Amino acid sequence: MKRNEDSIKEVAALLSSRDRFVVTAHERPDGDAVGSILAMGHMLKRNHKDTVLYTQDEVPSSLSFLPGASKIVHELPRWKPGSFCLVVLDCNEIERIGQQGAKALADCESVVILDHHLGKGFCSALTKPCASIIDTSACATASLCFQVFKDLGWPITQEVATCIYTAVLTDTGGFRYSNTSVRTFDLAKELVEAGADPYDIALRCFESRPLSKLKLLGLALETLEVYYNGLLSIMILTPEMFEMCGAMEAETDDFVSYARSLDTVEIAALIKEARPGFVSVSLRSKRFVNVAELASNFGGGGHFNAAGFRMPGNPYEVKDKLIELAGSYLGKEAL
Ligand SMILES: [Mn+2]
Repeated sequence: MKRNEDSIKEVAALLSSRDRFVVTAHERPDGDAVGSILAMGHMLKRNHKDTVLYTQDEVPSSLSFLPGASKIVHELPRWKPGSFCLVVLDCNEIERIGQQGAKALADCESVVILDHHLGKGFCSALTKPCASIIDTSACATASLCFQVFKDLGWPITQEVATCIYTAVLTDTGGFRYSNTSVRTFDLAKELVEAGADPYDIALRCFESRPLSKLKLLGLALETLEVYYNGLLSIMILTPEMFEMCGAMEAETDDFVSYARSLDTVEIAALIKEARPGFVSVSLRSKRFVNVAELASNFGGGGHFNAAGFRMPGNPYEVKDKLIELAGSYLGKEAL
């Protein structure tokens, strides 16, 4: 395996030698995806590079405070094939970008991948220049962006610091999850010194919920059930519940943390049918269960303690399968 410093150099070399970029991340972008895209976008534009920021889906309204958030577009530029570098952030499978991912990959001249999810990336499958850093020990993809900017000697502005701090704060659940390390706090210190405002960002990320969201959370909590002596907890959301509250799917991003917060829990799941016949599931664990592996049984993936999957079906069928499979991951503890 390549050492991280070598990968950083390769990524830095690609970014500095190209003039045109499409910067993107996974569909239904979260704080790390949006923060990373914007940080990268600000930096490339400051360095006079022609840059388009693209996500398949809308930026959640809770992240619209981030500088430049309104500049993210949801259509790829009509650039000549072979004329731009594709920067893929916070995911390492091209499918995760969404329906335009394959086209963007086919049309680009070169690729940069920065990510911290489990996986190998797709550089080896390409015949075009590609550089990647896939570091599962990184607290957030934005921290990898930060390392690359440092290597390039690009000074961290207040707006870039705000984007990266937001990414780190949200991806670590407010410096609480297992991806939080001394490096995370070192990074946070540098970002605050560069002008990120911890109180303001925390208010906007964690204490700016619309009423529709709290109402929907109430309904989700009503459905909370536990299995295996409380080791597994499951919540369900149906299209009717969304309609009743006037809430959007993006507003449910942190609901699963309530299921995880139960004292007895090892695995927590939120099973969401946001549109009829299609289910998306968020999984969390506290200590010993690798939920990325559990999710892979359903075609999903993620991190050791945080993962998910999406599939056609109804939430109650998926729930039954999940309960059955979770038992084998809980092992003796579940008996
Ligand atoms: Mn992330």
